[in-house]
Amino acid sequence: MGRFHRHDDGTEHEHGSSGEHDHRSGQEHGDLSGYRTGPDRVTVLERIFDENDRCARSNRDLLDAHGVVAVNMMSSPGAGKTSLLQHTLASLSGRVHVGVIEGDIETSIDADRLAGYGAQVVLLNTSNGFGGECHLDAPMVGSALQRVDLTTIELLFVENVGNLVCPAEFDVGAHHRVMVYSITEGEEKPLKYPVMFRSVELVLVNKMDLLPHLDFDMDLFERNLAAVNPSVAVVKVSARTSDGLDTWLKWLEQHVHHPVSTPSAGA
Ligand SMILES: Nc1nc2c(ncn2[C@@H]2O[C@H](COP(=O)(O)OP(=O)(O)OP(=O)(O)O)[C@@H](O)[C@H]2O)c(=O)[nH]1
Ligand SMILES: [Mg+2]
Repeated sequence: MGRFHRHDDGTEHEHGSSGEHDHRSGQEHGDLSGYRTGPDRVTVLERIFDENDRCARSNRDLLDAHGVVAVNMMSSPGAGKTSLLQHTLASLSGRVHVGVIEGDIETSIDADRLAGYGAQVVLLNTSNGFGGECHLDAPMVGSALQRVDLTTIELLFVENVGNLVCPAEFDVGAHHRVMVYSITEGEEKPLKYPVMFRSVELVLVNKMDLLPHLDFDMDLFERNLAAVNPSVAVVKVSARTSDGLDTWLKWLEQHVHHPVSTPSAGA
């Protein structure tokens, strides 16, 4: 498997010998014995993660000082992060003061979609000064936090770059890690991308409206998920029909220090 790996957008990026960014799995950085530069490589990776972790702690301290709870939303491209955030912002509007750091490699398309719901939306393009990275890290989020007015919000969503691998490895300083998984992605993904599925407390299983049209085996998916992360919570949702979104809002209510009251039935 290639070491330095060129992404479709032309950026170069270092991948582990398994092809996955498993620097942290197993013995700290995974098995790097296939590299001739093994020890040097481990030292560089340790420095990168040490810097990231220091910065993540300082991001979290800053959020804590302002009483803001942050949720890092991760998924593969197109699983439905922005669609679910649109519903979430609409539901919370007028009741909870919300901010969003919208991470994308390029464009303001998703940030524009999240405008108009009363939330503070700050765009973070990784192509601007961060090498077009395929994930957010703590220094990037730290720079975006300088543009968020933390005195006026209680809850901050970080929409990570769509990618099932790298975002799992970088603590950005959020308090909670949530993954959006779409049933169009296949039942085996927890087994193929265990670092991501293991790193989250909640999986929002999205696009449930498509279930009748797919030969997706939900029991098999849930068994695969439990095999890599037995304690993870699962909420089945559809951003198309809004099914399950009340359960997601209840999860937020339970995990965010500030009460998030769900609208009463029929409201
Ligand atoms: N049928 C169906 N389509 C959905 C659902 N949720 C999202 N979509 C569609 O899936 C596509 C991608 O949704 P996004 O919300 O942009 O996904 P994303 O995870 O934010 O994508 P990136 O930011 O590019 O990684 C869009 O065409 C949505 O309309 C759903 O529950 N059901
Ligand atoms: Mg998006």
